[in-house]
Amino acid sequence: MTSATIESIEAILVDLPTLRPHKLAMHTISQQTLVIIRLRCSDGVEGLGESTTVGGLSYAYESPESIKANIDTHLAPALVGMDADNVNAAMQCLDRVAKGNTFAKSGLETALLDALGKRRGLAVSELLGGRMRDSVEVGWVLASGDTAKDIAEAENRLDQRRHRIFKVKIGANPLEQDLKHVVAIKRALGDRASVRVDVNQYWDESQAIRGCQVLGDNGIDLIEQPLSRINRPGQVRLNQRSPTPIMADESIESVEDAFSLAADGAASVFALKIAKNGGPRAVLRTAQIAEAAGISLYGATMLEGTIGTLASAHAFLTLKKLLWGTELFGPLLLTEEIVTEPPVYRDFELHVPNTPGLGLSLDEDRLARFRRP
Ligand code: MUC
Ligand code: MG
Repeated sequence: MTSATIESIEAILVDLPTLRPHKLAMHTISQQTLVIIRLRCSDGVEGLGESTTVGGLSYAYESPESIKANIDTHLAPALVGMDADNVNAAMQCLDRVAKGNTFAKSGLETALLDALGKRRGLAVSELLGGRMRDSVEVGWVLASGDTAKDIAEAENRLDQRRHRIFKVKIGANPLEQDLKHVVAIKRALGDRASVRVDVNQYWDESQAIRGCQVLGDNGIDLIEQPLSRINRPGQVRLNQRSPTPIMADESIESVEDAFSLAADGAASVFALKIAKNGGPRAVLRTAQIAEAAGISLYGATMLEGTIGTLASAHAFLTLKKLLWGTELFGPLLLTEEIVTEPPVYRDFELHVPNTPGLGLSLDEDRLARFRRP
């Protein structure tokens, strides 16, 4: 029974300022571009989604501009006229129309789920099978590039009971300089915090062997994507010899990547990102592969605003175990908001209301102010 059809889909580029420059190995973010999806249905319900990436084209194969162009030209026309309630049929149609393009697909799947949830009076987490928790722990990423500033930032977040998990972005500097930076942060924070690193693929195997040993010896809890996603044999060897668990991030660009990483034994933790799997339902397929393979989970981000962050959170609420917590801090890095219900961060966690859909609506004035002309 069809209760509504998809009438139109709009992809909107929104440029928002960040609290401070956010330095990743390959790119410094000083403003973040969100790709916001508005999916309008024949019954007047509007679903919201987000297809955001980081660093233009420097992180992934999709840029904000290509995501918008591909939605406008290929994906939206394929969906218009379809049953708005049948998320399976819509997503299978998109998989026929487009190879890859998981960022674009993730925003569209989110918008379909949001519309369905609003229509049925169910939260997205309920549509995904039901929640195991109402909140998730949220870590912060230290990426000012300066040791003293990073320590002061972490101390401030600890005092506010905002974060007690810190991921340090490294990889751009000489190895010994990066190691000194991380070890100094861990020494300052001690047992009050979990300190982890993200190398964003910048080490070769010789650097990774030394880097993982030193970080392990100095109390670092987790090492994210030290090697190139292409170097699968290296990842397998490093996963066997590193004293600290290795987490796959860039190595997972699809559910199928997750399967082959698990089969090869290339990581012991998976970073879950809705954008890199093709949506909140797709990311749960990767989580199920990990669960079956005994790989533990971390709820990761592409530095989305509130819509993408809440979409991720709704998926992560349904997981049996989320051993490594999450980094759903995107809205806290942005200094402006475009929805009328800012997310609730309290006592180290993001609290997710059990309201229909994502529980969000756009602030039209703020959207008009920040959308790209
Ligand atoms: C990444 O590699 O994890 C997510 C958080 C952050 O600071 O950068 C992104 C991308
Ligand atoms: Mg990463």
